[in-house]
Amino acid sequence: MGKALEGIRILDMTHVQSGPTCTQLLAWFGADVIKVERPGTGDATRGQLRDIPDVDSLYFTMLNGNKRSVTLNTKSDKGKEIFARLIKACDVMVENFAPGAIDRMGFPWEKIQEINPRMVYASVKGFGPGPYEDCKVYENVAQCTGGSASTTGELEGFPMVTGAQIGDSGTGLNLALGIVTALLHRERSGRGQRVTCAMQDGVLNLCRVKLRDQQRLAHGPLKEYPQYPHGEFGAAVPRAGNASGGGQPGWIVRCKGWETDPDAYTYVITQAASFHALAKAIGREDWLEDPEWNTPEARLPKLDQVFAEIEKWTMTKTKFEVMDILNPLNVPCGPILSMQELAEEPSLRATGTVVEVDHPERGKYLTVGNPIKLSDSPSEVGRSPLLGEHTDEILREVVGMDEDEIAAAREEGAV
Ligand code: CAO
Repeated sequence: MGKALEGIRILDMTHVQSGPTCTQLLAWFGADVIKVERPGTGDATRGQLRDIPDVDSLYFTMLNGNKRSVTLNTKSDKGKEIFARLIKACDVMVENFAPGAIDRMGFPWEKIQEINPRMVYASVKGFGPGPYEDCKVYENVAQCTGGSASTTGELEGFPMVTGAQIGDSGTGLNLALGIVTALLHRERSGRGQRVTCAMQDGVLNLCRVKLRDQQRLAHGPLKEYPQYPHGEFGAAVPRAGNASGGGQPGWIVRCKGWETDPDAYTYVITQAASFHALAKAIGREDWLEDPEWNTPEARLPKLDQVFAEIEKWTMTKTKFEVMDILNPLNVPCGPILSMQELAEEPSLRATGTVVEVDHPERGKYLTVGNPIKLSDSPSEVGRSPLLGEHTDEILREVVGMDEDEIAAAREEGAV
């Protein structure tokens, strides 16, 4: 059985994280992803946060698996000519340079369309059209401007960024969906189109429940927030610590070993339907007969006390014992898993969500595999390419250059 995107050729002009996550995903699905990099330096992340001297960083290797690398100076005359031939030979072009960079190379969208009317041209930028459209943006800027930071953190504390790269990898996912949608549309229309994703939009899309709460605020306090009933609500959605964003109250509680293990915690959700079982499990059957506790409405102003009681019980158990006891009772809960635990988890290895690959210079390393599983076209996660590893074969096979032309291009520094 072939790969789902076999036969789709992608001109990958991406760097850092947002764009590369998108093209890596498409490569896992079988697309031929040709990563274009500047001769000599390549993607800046090759050299960032290095753990081994002179070896491509994990930052780079974990974002660029299954791709081919060609070096090309797209600002030289010969480089521009080769670039135009690559545009002609590819189905999709993806880029996430600063606003206007591809235009400055001499390849505005109109020219790309002229060269290849079937081209799907996909871009990530920090912001959409508007006052900030020319700004350069990294992950945390997107989190701050997209509503995530203002709604994340301790109740009275600073705005907080999250470790999940929702601006970068989140927007990469959006872009990948835009690309396959445009490819599907091309089947019917015969024409490519532009796909643009702004990181601010992507973060806001993921913060939808907070925009929901902003509108609810106009009609009274947010009763599931820890500020209720004792604290004050201002004009904007406040930070809510670890409160659940949904209709069922939840919180993080300590488990056995928390004094020394920074991850000995679990999340517990007091879903109304299984509150009976939860109360029994923690030894508070008395709540079930008491009108002060036995309805969700009665508990709502006292959620801090509910979770304090739950915590007295969870502190006598490890986070995994809590999971083992509460899951059969249909009480939704989840241990706080450290990166060490996730890296070692056998079930994630078995499903290909965490994969070990071999690299000619670094040796074995772990990478996050494809989180999207297709039944007929499973992903094989491979290593990232060395800088320019495939330059000659791409110039020969994709661009159609002969050995003399390749040598001349190399001589003048175009590749
Ligand atoms: N040959 C010749 N020149 C090349 C080249 C190549 N193969 N590849 C890149 N370049 C040039 C670009 O044309 C650009 O030149 P100009 O500034 O003269 O137009 C230059 O390299 C650098 O591009 P850049 O401005 O994008 O790079 P930067 O490091 O200054 O900025 C970033 C990085 C990420 C802030 C910016 O690219 C950006 O805002 N991108 C959009 C948002 C985004 O994706 N952010 C996510 C980053 S991950 O956290």
